[in-house]
Amino acid sequence: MQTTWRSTVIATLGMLILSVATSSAALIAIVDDDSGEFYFKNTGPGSFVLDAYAINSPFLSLTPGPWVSITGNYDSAGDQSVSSSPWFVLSATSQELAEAGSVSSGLLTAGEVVSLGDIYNPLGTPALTVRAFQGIVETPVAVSFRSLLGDYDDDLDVDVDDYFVFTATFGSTIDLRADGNNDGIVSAADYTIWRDRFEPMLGSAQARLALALGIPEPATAALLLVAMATGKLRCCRCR
Ligand SMILES: [Ca+2]
Ligand SMILES: [Ca+2]
Ligand SMILES: [Ca+2]
Repeated sequence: MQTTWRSTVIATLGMLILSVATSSAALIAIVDDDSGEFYFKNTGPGSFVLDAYAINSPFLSLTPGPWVSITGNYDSAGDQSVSSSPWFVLSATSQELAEAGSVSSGLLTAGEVVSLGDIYNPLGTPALTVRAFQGIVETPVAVSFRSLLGDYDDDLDVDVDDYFVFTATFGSTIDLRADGNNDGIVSAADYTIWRDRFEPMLGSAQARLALALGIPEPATAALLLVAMATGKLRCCRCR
């Protein structure tokens, strides 16, 4: 009987530890180098419960003014009403931004991204400590600083998927998802922005897939695009 009880407790603890470990690894933080926008992203296959978090900067690089806190901005209770958010701000200084909710009041579904606004001074030292809390369990959150110019599909990385958005919208003045330089048209200049920030580690496997599918390498694609643009001009002149 005692053995059974112990086995049950050990098994339950094991499941809890596994559960916490699995979910803790899923939440990451990404900071846009250019704008200072801060994002939480749930990279796991399941939902991530977020009860509280704290962002600390030893170099006072946080800017509380544009902070889009969960408190008063997000429907963390899931009742479609932001005003009844059970979250509250714990700290709002250039050294620490922190807020908390009641237990299980925050939830990020699989793949979900939450922006907390431009809370980081891009001219500051890229060093932030981020901690997430699930109940009383504290979890360090890995922070990645990166340029998100060229992230045309808004998934917080610059890889070959963004290139596909660029090719699909090339020449458009209406669908401006790939208008990286904000000049109102998707052109070769926006390709250059993507190419300069293309993350080979993210794109390598996908690039191989692209090659397998017969999609041109970026350099070749650029030449093709220039050729396409030139061809269009010639057509226009012929008419
Ligand atoms: Ca992307
Ligand atoms: Ca991507
Ligand atoms: Ca453009």
